[in-house]
Amino acid sequence: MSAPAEKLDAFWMPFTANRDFKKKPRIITSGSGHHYTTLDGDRIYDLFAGLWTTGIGHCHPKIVEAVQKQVAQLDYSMTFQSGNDKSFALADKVTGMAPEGFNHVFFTNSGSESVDTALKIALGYHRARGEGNRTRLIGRERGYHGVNFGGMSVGGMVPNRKVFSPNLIPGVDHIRATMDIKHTAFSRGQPEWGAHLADDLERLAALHDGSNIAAVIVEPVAGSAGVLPPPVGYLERLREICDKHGILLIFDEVITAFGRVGKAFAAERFDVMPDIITTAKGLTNGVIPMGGVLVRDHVYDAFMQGPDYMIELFHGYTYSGHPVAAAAGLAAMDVYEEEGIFEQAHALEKPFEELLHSFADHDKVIDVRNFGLMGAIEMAPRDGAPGARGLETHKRCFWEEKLMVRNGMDILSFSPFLNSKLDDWNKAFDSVRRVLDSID
Ligand code: PXG
Repeated sequence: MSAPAEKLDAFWMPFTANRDFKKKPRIITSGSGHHYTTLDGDRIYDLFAGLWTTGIGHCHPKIVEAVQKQVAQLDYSMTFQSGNDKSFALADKVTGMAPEGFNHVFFTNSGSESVDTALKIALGYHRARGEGNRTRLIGRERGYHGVNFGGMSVGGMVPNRKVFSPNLIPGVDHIRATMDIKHTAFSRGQPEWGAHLADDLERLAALHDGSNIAAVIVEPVAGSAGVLPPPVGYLERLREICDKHGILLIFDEVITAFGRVGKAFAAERFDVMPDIITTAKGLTNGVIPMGGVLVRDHVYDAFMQGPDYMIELFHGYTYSGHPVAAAAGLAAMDVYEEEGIFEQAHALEKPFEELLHSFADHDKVIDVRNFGLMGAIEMAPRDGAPGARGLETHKRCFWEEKLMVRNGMDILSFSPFLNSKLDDWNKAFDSVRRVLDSID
C-alpha cells in the first residue's frame, strides 16, 4: 500500500477498527460498473454494491452526466419557503413508483435522518389528531435504524446502543427479533416458522395500553443484523395488530427500496402496506447522499390544517431536496425503469439463492439466509474470539481474491448488483469458498 501511515491518521473512520485498518489499509480510488480499483491498482469485484447502495453499478454514465450537468446549472438552493425544480420532480417520480396512497415524500440526507424524521412525523401525526398521548415508540431486537438518537433507541443492535444506554430516548420498547436459528436455520427465503413473533406487539399493547403507542418501526427484511427475512405471515400479522390499536406502522426500507427485493418497495413485494416508508441508499444509487420519507395521504393530510401561512412541521435539513442529489435521484429512477432493473433483480433471485445455499454443508457455516438480492452466510465464531473469523474473511477476500465482501461479526453479508452477471457470481463465490476452506 503506497499511502504512508501518517496520511491515514486524520480520518476517524466510521464503524471501523481504525488501528487495524491503518496498518494495512484497503483504499479504493476509482469505480466502474461492477468493479473498484484500489490505490495499488488491483481490480476488485464488489459483492456488496457499495454498502447496499449502488445497485446499478459504479459511475453509471447517466447518473454521472446528470450530476455534472446539475452542478453546473444549480449547485444549491434552499427548500425552506423556497424550492428548486429537481426536488419537486424527484418527489413526483418517487411517489409515482410507490404503492398506492404514498403521495408525499420528505427529503433527508441519509437513512438515519429518514428514520428520525419518520419517528417525528409519527408523533406529530397523533398530536395533530388530538391523540398526543400516543408517544411510545416500538422497535425490534436486532433492528438497525441508523445511528441518530431516535434510530439508535428504536434499534436493537446491542454494540451500537451499549455506550449510549443511559441517553437513549425514553418511552421505547422492542418486540422480539424474527430469527431463531434453532427453528429457522437454512430456510430459503421467508422462514415458515415465526409468524407468532408478531404477537409480541400485543404483549406490549397490553402492557402499556395500545392507545399510548405511536408507532412500530421494522425493516421488512432486516439487513445489518445479517439478513433476517420476515417469517411467512409475520408482516401481515404486524399490520393487523397495528390496525387494531391505531398504531402507525413504519417500514424502514433504507436497504429494501429500489429493487433489492425485486420490486420498487418491499411493501409491494410483501403486499403489506405500512403508513410510512423510510428510504435512502438506492434513492440516488448511493451517488449523492439523500434519503426520503414517504407517507400515505392520511398521514400528510393530518398535518395540513390550521391557517395556511403556518409551517405544518417544524423539521427539515439544510440539504433536504438538494438539487444535485435530486438530479442523481432522477437519473437513477430513469435507469431503473429504462433498463428494467427491478425485473433483472427479480430474475437473479433463484441463482443467487442456489449459490448461497451451496455453502449450507460447509463445516464453518451455521446458517444461510436470503431474500431478494439480500444474502448472508453465518459462520461459527472462533472460540473466545467472536468476529475474528468474519473480519479475516473480509480481508482475505479483498487481498487474495480481489473481492469485496462485507462482514458483521462472523456473518458475511452479500448485496450483489441488481444487474449482476452470473459468470461474475460463480467466480466470486468460488473465491469465498477458497477463503472459507482455508481459514482457521
Ligand atoms: N436504516 C436501515 C434499515 C439501514 O440499513 C440506516 C437506516 C441508516 O442509514 P445511514 O444512511 O444513516 O447510514 C441503514 C444503514 C451493514 C450496514 O453492514 C448497513 C447500513 C449502514 C452501515 C452498515 O449492513 N445501513
